[in-house]
Amino acid sequence: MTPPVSRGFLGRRQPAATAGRLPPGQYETRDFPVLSAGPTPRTPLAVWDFTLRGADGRSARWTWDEFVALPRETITKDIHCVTKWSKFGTVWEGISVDTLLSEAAAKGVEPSPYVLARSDGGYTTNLPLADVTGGKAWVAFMYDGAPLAPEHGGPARLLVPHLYFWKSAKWVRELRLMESDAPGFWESLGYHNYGDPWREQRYAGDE
Ligand SMILES: Nc1nc2c(c(=O)[nH]1)N[C@H]1C(S)=C(S)[C@@H](COP(=O)(O)O)O[C@H]1N2
Ligand SMILES: [Mo]
Repeated sequence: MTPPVSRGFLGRRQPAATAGRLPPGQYETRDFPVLSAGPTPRTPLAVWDFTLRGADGRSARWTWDEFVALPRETITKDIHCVTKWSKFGTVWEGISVDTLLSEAAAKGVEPSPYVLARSDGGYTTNLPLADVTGGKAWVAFMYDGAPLAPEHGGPARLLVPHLYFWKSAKWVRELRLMESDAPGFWESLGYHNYGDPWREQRYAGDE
């Protein structure tokens, strides 16, 4: 005989469904908190552009219409904020950094070992190129089937879900390739340079 499935039973199954998905020190939230270090910039799409700049200064640039016409991907990922919330199964649409790099290669933009993401409002964050290539990072402009809300980084934000969410720069406008690493906004204020949630790399000095 099949036992009846009660709400309570389904509720208690939830931890099993998400077992192994919560990095150390994190808790799950169903909300989508907003964390911004400053005011929300509002850049009209008519003037929005995106630049991928090589270390030698050569660059590729896309207008909004050109950008959203690039081959897009749907991405479903768990995200982890250093303030300890994690949100499971977030669904985005955007352009992979792999696609941007291969399009930019046609304009003579060559890879360099590090990247600095720059946003409207002045926010920056630094990443190794290896962490934004190989299907690990996107510039996302849709969330949950709708245009990305301004407070969550719209028109477009970087999405690097395998690192703490401060690496996912909201309102991103440029990826700058660099020969040497340079700390971004939070990285220069005492946060960890790399920020792997599974190794709990929250602050500078954490292993
Ligand atoms: N431009 C910009 N990007 C940013 C931030 C910011 O303050 N400015 N905050 C970061 C931090 S600390 C987190 S946790 C996430 C929060 O994204 P959310 O507001 O969509 O939840 O954005 C990251 N990207
Ligand atoms: Mo954060």
